[in-house]
Amino acid sequence: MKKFIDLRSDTVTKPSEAMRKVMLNAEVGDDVYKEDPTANKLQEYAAELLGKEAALFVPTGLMGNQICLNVLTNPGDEVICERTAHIFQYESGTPAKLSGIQLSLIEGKNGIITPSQIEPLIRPESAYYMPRTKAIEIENTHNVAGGTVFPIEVIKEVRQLADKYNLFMHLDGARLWNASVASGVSVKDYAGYFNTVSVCLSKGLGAPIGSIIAGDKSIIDEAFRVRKAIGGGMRQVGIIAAAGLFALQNNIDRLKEDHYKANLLAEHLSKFENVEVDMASVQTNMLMFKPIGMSVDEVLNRLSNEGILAGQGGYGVVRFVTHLDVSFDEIERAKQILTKVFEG
Ligand code: TLP
Repeated sequence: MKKFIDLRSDTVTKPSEAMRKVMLNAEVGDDVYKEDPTANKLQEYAAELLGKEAALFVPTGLMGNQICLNVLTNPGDEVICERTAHIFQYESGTPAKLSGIQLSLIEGKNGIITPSQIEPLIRPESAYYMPRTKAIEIENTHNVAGGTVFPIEVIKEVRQLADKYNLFMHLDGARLWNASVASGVSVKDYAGYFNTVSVCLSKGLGAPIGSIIAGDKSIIDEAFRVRKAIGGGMRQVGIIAAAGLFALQNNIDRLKEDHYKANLLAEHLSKFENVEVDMASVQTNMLMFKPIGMSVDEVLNRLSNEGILAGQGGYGVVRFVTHLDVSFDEIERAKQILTKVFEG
């Protein structure tokens, strides 16, 4: 079978031998009784890492985000977020389906939304005929913007605004590890500004399954109930929690290598006249580019014929994501393929 260079997402990684070994040997118990020692250990480790009172293991990033939104809101409430936020674009309308809430959208720049954009959207408490604004959601790194880092100084200002209006803040930190490695700001420092945080173990960190949500104990106690209610209460979950723990202990630092690789590809692409790459947005392990004179489908087909699998970013945009299963040799080969496709 042809070996593709798979740049569709950092979700495509497969567990390494070392990771499989800890999974095989994981101590397990029934997690619905809170008796899985490995899941408990992972949750304690993650809570400590994120500087929160408690944490909860959940199967997916989507479930993590949506449980948090559910806990923070009541039906009819509104949550403010960026227009291309994952919770809006790619979570199957779950804010409406699960929580009966609506999202209020802001056009961000590089995924960043600012207090001056947010404040006018906050509904006055006296306006009983309007939905109630309950929370602000931020995505870091921001997927559709190209894996961009949300600056900590802006997060701090948004928190001040949230406090002024008594609003919660939720962080979709599916790739918070990448933001932290790129900016040098600790995940704890980022998480400190939010009531709830969702982080993924199954993206850049290379675990096969799993996300973590974290917050105050009272919030996580409630999240535990919601997780069960939507079918997320798993049993001998230590088998996969072990992979998550391994990922947190071994695979954070190496993300800088993924960032370097994305940058190599971006620099190469920026040389072609029929490709538009905004180098300023290439900050972590993602790279978005617009082909000129070729449709995205055409580019994806040609790349796949030559051995590269890529994805679609926003409209008219091709997305590459680097990860721990793409070697330096493959990056070199990818560059040659790109030259053939865009110059040949
Ligand atoms: N993102 C996936 C796709 O859904 C687009 C990807 O390949 O990038 N938040 C953010 C910011 C995400 O990028 C993702 C996954 C999620 C949440 C959801 O995580 P999962 O897939 O575990 O539910």
